[in-house]
Amino acid sequence: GAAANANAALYFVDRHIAEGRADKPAFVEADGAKRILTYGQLATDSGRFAGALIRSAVRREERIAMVIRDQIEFPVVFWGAMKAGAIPVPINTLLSSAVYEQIIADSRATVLVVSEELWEVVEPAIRDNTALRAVVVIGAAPGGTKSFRAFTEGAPVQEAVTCHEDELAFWLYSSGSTGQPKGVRHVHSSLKATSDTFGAQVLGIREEDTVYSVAKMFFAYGLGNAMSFPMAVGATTVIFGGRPTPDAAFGILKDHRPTIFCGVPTLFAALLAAAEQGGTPEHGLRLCTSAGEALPREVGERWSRLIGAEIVDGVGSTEMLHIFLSNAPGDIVYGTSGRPVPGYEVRLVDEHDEDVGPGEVGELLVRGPSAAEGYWNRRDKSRSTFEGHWTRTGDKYERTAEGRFVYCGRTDDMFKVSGIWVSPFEVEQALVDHPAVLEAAVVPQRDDQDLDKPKAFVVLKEGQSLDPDALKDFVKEKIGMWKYPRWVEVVEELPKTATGKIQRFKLREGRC
Ligand code: 3SK
Repeated sequence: GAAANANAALYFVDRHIAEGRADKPAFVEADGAKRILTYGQLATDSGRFAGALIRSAVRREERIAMVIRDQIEFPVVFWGAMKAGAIPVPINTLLSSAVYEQIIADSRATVLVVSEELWEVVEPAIRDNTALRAVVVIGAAPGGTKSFRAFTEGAPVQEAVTCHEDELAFWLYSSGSTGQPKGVRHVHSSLKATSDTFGAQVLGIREEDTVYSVAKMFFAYGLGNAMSFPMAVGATTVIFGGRPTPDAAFGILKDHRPTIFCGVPTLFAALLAAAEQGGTPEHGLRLCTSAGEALPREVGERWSRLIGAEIVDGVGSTEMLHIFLSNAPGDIVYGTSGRPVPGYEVRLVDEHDEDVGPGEVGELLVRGPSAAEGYWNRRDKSRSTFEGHWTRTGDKYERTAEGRFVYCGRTDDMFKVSGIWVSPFEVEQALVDHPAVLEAAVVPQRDDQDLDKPKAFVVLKEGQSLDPDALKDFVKEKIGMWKYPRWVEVVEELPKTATGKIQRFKLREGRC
């Protein structure tokens, strides 16, 4: 018989109409026009966007670049493009014109959809682009562009075209902590694979949940948190297009009462500092998640005590689409990344690809159902990252005797002191245990004998001062003589990627 239609939009969007959720809010905006998008409206609006693409002669597999803030048009465009068999490419909304130019050209997108607030930075990026046939602005449309309303007005509502489960569905650009952005190509079955595994079996997300993710939807972590996990079960997502300051985040917890809050370590640290000064926020949380970088143990413990909801800390990647190694509710050991998510296998290997044992540091490899198909136009990089069924993560880990994984750093960030590996992350954890320290980053620096020793960059909590020697002694006592930072520099902020990962390479090179 005919193959079933594996277009992901059928499962995540249209299924809810058949299951009686047409009037249920799928997305609620917490800022801007504060609009609500029901599952029924999303099914129609995404179908109409698909119809508008086809009316504009967009063909299957053409890329639709999305520079869209978290607002209700984001899911409409994302699912609409997939319904048309085109490939949505959500792009980070915090980039410079030069990087937009690079990414939009690299994707060879034929349609660009952009939020009006981002037009000023995107416009210079497309001046010389000859692949784009339509530029659609959500809001007021400047000359040479079409407004979202005009683009979609009167278009027929298109059904989801038939797709194979292995067919390309969407791309995400991975910035990495260094290097050039790479287009990571994902297939239709991957979103369901992550919601069936991490979403269902670790988070245990259910229809009654309301989710708020500070990680935006252009980021793989945010896409799962705010889109595929809640949409897999017919739950509701609160979306916020602005910067998640402590005031904004606490306001959302109070006013919208999300039950699941998805954050990143830097934000949890900032929220804790704010709550310890200004009081615990009102909330209805049952669970929090953290990813992006490893959560310092002390931040997790303080948060649990103060808020009364655990943080499920895990690690994922754009290449694997979401989290594959994680703590689990009720079985959390802060300071570790937990165990493999059901459905995923991991290995730790040395530089000869031999498995290493408990207590030894190795590179983490992962195998699971949501691995990307490869990078766009980067054959060498694809081959060295996706090795058969295994994906190399570039992260160094250690496995405890109990089978939990402890993060040691990026392969590129590790260094040796007196012949022994030092994990910058372990030293950073010890530094943030100090009551005056908000955040820390550790890199190697040559001493006067030309040997590597740890150097710490620290951001202090508001109103705090620091005696560097006392901080060195504090770390020495906690983690051992050779690992303590020989130099401590207080800085206003640490260099980070748009998704919150510390860019230690910039500190190493003295670029900040
Ligand atoms: O950085 C992570 O831990 C992560 C988690 C989920 C999805 C994507 C990423 C990069």
